[in-house]
Amino acid sequence: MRVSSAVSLFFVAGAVCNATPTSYKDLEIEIPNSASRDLFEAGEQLAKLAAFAQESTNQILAAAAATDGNQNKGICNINNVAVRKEWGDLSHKERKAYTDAVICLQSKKARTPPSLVPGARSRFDDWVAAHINQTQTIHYTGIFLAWHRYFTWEYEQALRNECNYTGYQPYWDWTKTAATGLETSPIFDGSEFSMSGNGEHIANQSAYVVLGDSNGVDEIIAPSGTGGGCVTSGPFKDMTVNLGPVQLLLPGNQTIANGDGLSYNPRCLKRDLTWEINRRYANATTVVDTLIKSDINDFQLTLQGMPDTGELGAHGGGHFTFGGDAGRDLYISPGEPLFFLHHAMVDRTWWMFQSFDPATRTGAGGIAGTATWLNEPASANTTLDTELDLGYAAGEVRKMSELMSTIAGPFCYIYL
Ligand SMILES: [Cu+2]
Repeated sequence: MRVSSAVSLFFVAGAVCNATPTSYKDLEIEIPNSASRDLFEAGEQLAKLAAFAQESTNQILAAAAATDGNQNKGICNINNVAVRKEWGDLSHKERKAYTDAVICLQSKKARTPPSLVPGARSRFDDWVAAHINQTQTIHYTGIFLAWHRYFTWEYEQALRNECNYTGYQPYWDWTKTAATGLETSPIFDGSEFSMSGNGEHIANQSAYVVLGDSNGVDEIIAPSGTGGGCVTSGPFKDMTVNLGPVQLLLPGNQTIANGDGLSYNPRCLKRDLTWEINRRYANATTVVDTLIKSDINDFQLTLQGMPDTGELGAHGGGHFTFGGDAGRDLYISPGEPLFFLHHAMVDRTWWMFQSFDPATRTGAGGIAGTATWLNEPASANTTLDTELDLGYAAGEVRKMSELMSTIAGPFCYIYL
């Protein structure tokens, strides 16, 4: 599939308008000094940054096709690259094909041994189980971005290889719903072509504390949303959440757990759509502000919420926008199918950030952090040789070096 290039609007200078690939160096990007506080203007800043990411990646892929000479050899190039799109840009048929494939995955048998995770019943649960088992080492560590990139990609592969899905992983552009609202958006409108709608309305839900971590990070108070109960519409209205909870945050500062969360505990999927959180933490301004950070450490901390700043970051903001169960439990969060649309957007944001300086940011200079949550207790730095695995979900053990670029190693995809 070829990537469209509506990009020449932004990049004059003749570098991108012709069919002949020019070198990446001919493209210049102006990184804004600051994100506009005006959401419309910030949206325009973001559109330019996204257009740059597309065009610069296209050029690398076009050059790969030109030097390869044989497009069937399997090298990632402009002719074979997968294009991940925003949910609202998919046709009704494509949306239905995606949710059908997710429901298919939920109907297939788990591969995780019952001795390890007795409650894992479906192939979908394999992803939840892998995330529970590694939660402490894949957030606020050096592998956060790469692990979730690999995790989302293997999920996409499972949908394609095990459930006959022929599309790619869609993403949820938080900045769109921050502007339009949630309940009428194509993702959340509850129609058969959505990802299902809100949970049943529960009146007078109080605010809740988004817990800091055990290392003493300041707490953030989050408002509750307009749902709170079981999802009643759309493709996932009959879905069962099997695992957890492990650390489910509830209104009124309660946290509930079902032991270690690994036993069988079937219950409905709940949501609590909270536009206030979307607008506050995952809007065009916060995303541009994240993208213009000068190094990976700043970038990933801003995205995840810099501890003690009162910020959730767009990553946290996205999770708490849909809320509910599994959504409001860090450990079992992939038990909510929206997780993968959300993490595709996290990955898209990283891909954009990498595209501004690919040589540095897809190499060793694009890694920051250690093996432990906020480096507590202190541990070894993550490097290109650090190994990642996804447990029984899928995939082989991979090194960081294989997971840094979306168009190298096992990956061959871009975002539109
Ligand atoms: Cu995670």
